[in-house]
Amino acid sequence: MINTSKRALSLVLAAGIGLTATAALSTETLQDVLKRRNLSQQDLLAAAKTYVPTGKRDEFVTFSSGGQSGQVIVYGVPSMRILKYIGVFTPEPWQGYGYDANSKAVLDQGKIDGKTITWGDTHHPAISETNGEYDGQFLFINDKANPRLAVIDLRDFETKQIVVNPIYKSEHGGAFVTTNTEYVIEAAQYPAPLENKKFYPLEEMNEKYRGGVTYWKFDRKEGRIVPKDSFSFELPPYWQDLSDAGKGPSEGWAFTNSFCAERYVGGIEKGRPPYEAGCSAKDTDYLHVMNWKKAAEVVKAGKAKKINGHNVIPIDVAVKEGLLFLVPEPKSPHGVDVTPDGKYIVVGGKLDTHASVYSFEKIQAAIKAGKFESKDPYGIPVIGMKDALHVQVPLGLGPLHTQYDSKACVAYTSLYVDSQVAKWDYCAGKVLDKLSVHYNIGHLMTMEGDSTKPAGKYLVALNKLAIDRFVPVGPLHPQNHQLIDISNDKMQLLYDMPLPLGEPHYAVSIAASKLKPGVRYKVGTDSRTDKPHPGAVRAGEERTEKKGNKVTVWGTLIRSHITPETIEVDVGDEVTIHLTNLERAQDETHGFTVSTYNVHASIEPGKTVSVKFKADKEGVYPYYCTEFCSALHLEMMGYLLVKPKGWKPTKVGLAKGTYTEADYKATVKKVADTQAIIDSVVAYITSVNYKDFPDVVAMVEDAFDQLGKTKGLKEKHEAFAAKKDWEQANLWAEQIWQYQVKTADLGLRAKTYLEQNGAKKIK
Ligand code: CUK
Ligand code: CUA
Repeated sequence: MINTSKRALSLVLAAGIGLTATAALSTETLQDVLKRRNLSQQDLLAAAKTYVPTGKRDEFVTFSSGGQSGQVIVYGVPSMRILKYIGVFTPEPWQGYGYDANSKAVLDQGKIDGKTITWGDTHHPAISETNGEYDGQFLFINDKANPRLAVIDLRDFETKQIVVNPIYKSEHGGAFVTTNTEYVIEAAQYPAPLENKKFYPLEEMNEKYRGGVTYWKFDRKEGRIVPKDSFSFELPPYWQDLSDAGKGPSEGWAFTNSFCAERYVGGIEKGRPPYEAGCSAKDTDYLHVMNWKKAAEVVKAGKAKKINGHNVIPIDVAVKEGLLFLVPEPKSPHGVDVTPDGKYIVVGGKLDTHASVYSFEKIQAAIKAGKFESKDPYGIPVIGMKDALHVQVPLGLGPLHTQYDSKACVAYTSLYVDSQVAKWDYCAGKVLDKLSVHYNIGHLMTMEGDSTKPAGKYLVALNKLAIDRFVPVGPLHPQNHQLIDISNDKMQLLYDMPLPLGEPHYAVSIAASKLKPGVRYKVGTDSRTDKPHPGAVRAGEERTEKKGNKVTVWGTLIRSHITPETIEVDVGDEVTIHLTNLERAQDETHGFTVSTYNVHASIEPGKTVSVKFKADKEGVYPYYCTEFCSALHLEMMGYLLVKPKGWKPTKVGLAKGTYTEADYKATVKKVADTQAIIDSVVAYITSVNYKDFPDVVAMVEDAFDQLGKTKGLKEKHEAFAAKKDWEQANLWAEQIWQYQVKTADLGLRAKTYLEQNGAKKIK
């Protein structure tokens, strides 16, 4: 114990003196390194474009779907350094997601028919927009397997809400937002009856199976989707795929492509050709053109019907009200992407070699003139392809998704079969450049490439296969995100990043400067509801109560102890432990777990979290802090004692340690020496304009908080010393030193920060 303390102090002192690493000066030249590592000039150029020096930050932040992991992966561009995994549809232990009661409540919103689903197949993240530009406030992502959509607040990068689509059985085409995030768009993929749990045989596909597109109403102030104000279009069973909202001249409209407009039903087992043949037999499918603004009014006017309690606009109503039109699109298309100016809609043909560029103006002219080439079997007017097309551009094999550049008219389209990115001009209709990627690219993504103001600079190719790109790790390969420089006429491949968490179909990138996440919560916040947590307490208010078989603990965490340090319950008790992190300093997170009870919480500064479990096994269970938070982190623990029925104490008093007067005096001297260090740090901090640095202010507040806890302890240890109780005298003096060490630690951190960030002397 004494040794550990000494080491802790010397660490603190070393930081104060400002010891710097004095690495031996390298005599190697750049040329030497290129030779030794077998790198070319081209490699060096690529490295210079991606390398983010230590201590520097990335220009863009990417939110990638985590694929089958059901999570979101956050990484920086151009460094491609992974910054975070956000728990969304799947429990994530580090963040306590699914292991504490508050986050479980979010995951529980995703139950379907009362069933807990602990995974998701995430495909498309979308950042909230204001006037068509990314605003960095919210992120949405879908679950294709179980038709759900999640809301993540970018103030803390936490999942706040999961909504289950009430009428679909799968959901591929989400999430896409309208220009002011009025709605989050989500399209069904595999047709099914819209009524819950209704059975119809496949023979009734055309009559009873339906597709659809849902418009989830988003309340930006609350940061939540409002299901009762949301609505869906009932659509033919055309396998609606991806969507994109109009912008500028096309604002108020949205576009959803589809495939398998054949409405084919496969049946290998019955000798019928499989879906892949029957769903791609015809040359065209349908682009769905929808007026969502008008649709919202139609719903308000009560013209929607309710299916499973959800507003659904029947096909005939949509036709009658002029909300829904179709345009043929070639052939088994996949992507649909509105240009930044909102004038064109680009569709990738998947089995066609063209990108088809539709003109919104032409589509509107056809609608106004009532010029339709036909009606589909459900009575929806079909606009002739020729009447809607601006241009078709031959790009290559398997065009899928399109993204935009900051340069006018420049687009990038993924060519799945060719394993290439095509750079092309959608105004003039010509190819500008092509670059091979590795291998079989699905989506691609430019910086802010979905917005009205793409930032250009970089493009990420989200490849479906990695094959031979990385050191082999068994038959299941990592996914490969390839970073490409698009700032010049010719594209340059810069970097391969393996992603080992699932298949990320899509990603979105935003300028890092637009993100302003907090570093701490208002003390006592339930981060999942953004409201005060009813279990929050301040220092000194900690308590444990037992009512019947329910034990409730209101506890706190601060370096380096958990209050309380003992929790006694009877076997069979229902235990709820509320924990508030009283820290304010940045990154002072504490974790909490109880041995073998499968609970875990991550409690960031200010947060309050509850864990709940049934103490169904008698015995002794240590609980402890799981984040290395301070030099005395390992001591941040306590015991849960689960007493058997009818247990009676057999021994009174805890075992005594052996301490002498000399120990006590040594500790008192240590306290005095440490106080001198603290005084010098305080003198420095208060001599500069520290109040201009909010992070430092928080650290200083925390530091004084820690020091404030020493109040009364001097009298206490002196009283014990007077009684010659050297153990209690020594340990209470030692406790003063504990608070001093934390004060000094924070103070020195503040001092370093001030020195590095140009604090100025004040008079
Ligand atoms: S999808 Cu996978 S490559 Cu789900 Cu947008 Cu196109
Ligand atoms: Cu708190 Cu470790």
